[in-house]
Amino acid sequence: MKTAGWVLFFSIVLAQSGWAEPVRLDATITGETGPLAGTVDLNKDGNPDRWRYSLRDGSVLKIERDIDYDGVVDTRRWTFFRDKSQEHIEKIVYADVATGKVGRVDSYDKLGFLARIQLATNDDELVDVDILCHGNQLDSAEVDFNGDGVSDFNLTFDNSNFVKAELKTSDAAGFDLEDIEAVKQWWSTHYPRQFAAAAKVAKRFFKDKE
Ligand SMILES: [Ca+2]
Ligand SMILES: [Ca+2]
Ligand SMILES: [Ca+2]
Repeated sequence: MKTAGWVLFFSIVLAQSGWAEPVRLDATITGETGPLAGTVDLNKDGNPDRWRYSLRDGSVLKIERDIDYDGVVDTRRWTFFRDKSQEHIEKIVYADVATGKVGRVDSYDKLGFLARIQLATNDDELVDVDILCHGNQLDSAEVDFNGDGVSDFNLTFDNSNFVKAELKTSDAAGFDLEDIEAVKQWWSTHYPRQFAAAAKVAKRFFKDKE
């Protein structure tokens, strides 16, 4: 292959991978209010624990949950629908109740399957973990350690089975990048908060494997 061919090849590869610059999660919805559409008392103690608000003429639902039944909201999320019939989810946006910051966006494909999970684990609403999936199978995760929008750590899966990791930083390896336990050990030691957030959302992909 001639030089021009290689340049073109690498240009295409670069265009398809990673982020060109830090991706900011869309937090515009967090300031919106709408009418209370319903409450649920899950533990039957007479006090509601789940509140549903209708936003944007019903195309968005805000859901608040009091998980531990102490009267204080613990989780807050917004479900965006593709249409007002609320049949097809487009995305779900999650905010940290304590900070008010958006920390996660789940995107769905047109058939209604989860296709992508983007996490901002540093309370800055900038994506640092970008997970791609199809059906309920994990395909890949791109991880940005230093917030520059360029991935430093890539994990590849084949139908949720771990294949390999690629570490692109200088604080490189010294461990087997094809050994999932070694990879988890390294990530959790160096970036514990980010690892914990990613492991929590990735659990769903490994349910039937444990
Ligand atoms: Ca209750
Ligand atoms: Ca609570
Ligand atoms: Ca980076």
